[in-house]
Parts: sequence; structure tokens; C-alpha cells
Amino acid sequence: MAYPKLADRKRSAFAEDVRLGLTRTPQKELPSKYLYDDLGSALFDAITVLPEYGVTRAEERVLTTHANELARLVPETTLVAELGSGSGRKTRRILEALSARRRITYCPIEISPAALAHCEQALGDLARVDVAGYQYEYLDGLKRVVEERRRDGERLLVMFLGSTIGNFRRLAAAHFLRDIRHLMRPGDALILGADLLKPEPVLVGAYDDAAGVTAAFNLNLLGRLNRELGANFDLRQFAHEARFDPVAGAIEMHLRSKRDQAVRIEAAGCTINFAEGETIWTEASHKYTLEDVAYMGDVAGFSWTAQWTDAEWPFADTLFAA
Ligand code: AVI
Repeated sequence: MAYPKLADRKRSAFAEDVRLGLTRTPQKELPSKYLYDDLGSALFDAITVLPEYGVTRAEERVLTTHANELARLVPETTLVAELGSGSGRKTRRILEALSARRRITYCPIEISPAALAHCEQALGDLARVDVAGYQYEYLDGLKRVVEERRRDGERLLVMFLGSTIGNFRRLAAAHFLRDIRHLMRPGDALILGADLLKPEPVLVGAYDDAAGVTAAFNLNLLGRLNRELGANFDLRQFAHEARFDPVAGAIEMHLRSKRDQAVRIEAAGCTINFAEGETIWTEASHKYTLEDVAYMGDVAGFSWTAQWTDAEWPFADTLFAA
């Protein structure tokens, strides 16, 4: 039998993750990376401009204000890899500052083809910046960038912005940063965006906005299961929920079943029973103190270089040296 095509293998890995997650007890869960199909990525873009969600605007202010200082602290950088292609706006300021004196190559790494194309288009006009997108998961993409692009002695800046690190559980975040560190060399740098702890009502509002965009983003995950795995979720029978877990220091998104129901997921070969009120946990967004961020970098093998914060919406971008 011929080896299955990549698209088929991806679909079966997706189906297997879904089967494992939805048969987990006592808490059903789905990996948050599956929130980002093309529609999910577009809904996330909409989230970034919601009045309740201050994360993206805070980071834009931080990076816009400090782009030149950042560029002065990484003077030799000519290769930039961004994990997640990000919004063109905040990345643009950094690329402009870095390319003021020399030509640079910018490699956005992104799993969603639409988000990657959007980023390539948004930043493709910068005069001394060559853009080369990588449609991969983060670590696979970074590995490729390093293997294919890095010339001898070239300095690499890795950007991991938007507090996407917060979507990893704390231990997994430390391991992930350590894996990034292993792909880097001394003299390279990492800029890490992290959303800081703030009062619970502010956090809950940011993840349960009045216009219902975050609810649509969360429910779209079930829509994706219907479209791609032949599931028969009735999206109207599930409700979006955001709750803060003070022990984990994380805001969690769940989908709550409005009634007892059974859902068939054809490609996963299973039927899942939901009791009324039962939830599927779909995402955790960890929130940090400044010390947490420094500690995370430290245990991953980085040295803290500089940190900038936003006064309006507590958020930090931290520059680490490899
Ligand atoms: C991508 N990530 C950092 C967002 C966050 O804040 O955790 C995803 C998100 N989920 C709901 N709103 C935004």
C-alpha cells in the first residue's frame, strides 16, 4: 500500500487528537492549536481589535515605542524568524528598525496558509527586507529556517509575540522555550511577548466579549470538526464560557453542552456523549508576573537582556540572549 499523502496523515493525526481529547475523563478537551483554521484565524484577527482584548494593542505600543532600542540591542541581526506570523503592524516596526542599516531576511512561521499569505502580503513592501514564509508548526519551521537560511556566523532573532506562550501549560512552555534555545546559538536573541496578570473581571471580559466574537472563535472549533472530520455537532447546543483558574494563573475557554446529547465524529470513528452542563476545555491562556517571565527564560537557558512593559494594559516584551 502506498504511504498516505501528507494531507491524509494530517487529517488522521487531527482525528486521533480529537478522539483522545473527547474520550478523556473527567475533563474532555481539544488542543487549542486546532482553533486556527482559516475561519478561526480570521476570527482571531477580529479578536485583536475588540475593545475588551487589550493584548495586541498593548504589544503594538510596546514594540512601536521601543523598536529602535531593541534594534540597538541586537545590532548584528540579519535573520529574523517569527513563530506565528503575527499582525503586520507590530512586526513592521521591528523590521523597519532592524533593516535601517542592513538588509535582513524575515521568515514568518505559521500553520495557517491564509494567515501566512496575509503576513507575506502585509510586510512584502519593506525596502530592505526579504520575506520567506514557512507553513509549518513552530519548531519544525524554526528548524527549517535555521537549516536552510542561516549563513555561517549569521545572527538570528526569534520573535514569539502576542503571548502565544501563554497557550502552553507552564511546564510545556518551559520545555518549548528550551527547544527553541537548542536551535539557537550564543549571540542569537529571543523576544518573548507575555500578557501579565490583571484583575479577574478584566480577564474574563477579554475572553468573553460583548459582541460574541470570542464565542464564535471558540464554537468554530466544533464547526471545523463538522467540516473536516465529518462530525455532526449542533453549534447551537453548545455555549462559550471563559473562566479564570487562580491556581494555574490562567483564563480557560470551554464549550458547555446545553443538554444531554450524543455527537458522531465519523473520521475519528467514535460517538461522544455529553451530559447537560458538561464542558470541553479548548484553551488556557496563562498570565504572568514579570518574575515568571524572567524565570521561564532562565530555566530554558536564556539570559535576560531587557524588558519593556505597557502602562495601559499590563503586558511585557522581554529580550533574552541565547
Ligand atoms: C493567540 N493567543 C495568545 C490568544 C490568547 O489570548 O490566548 C488566543 C485567544 N483566545 C481567545 N482570545 C484570544
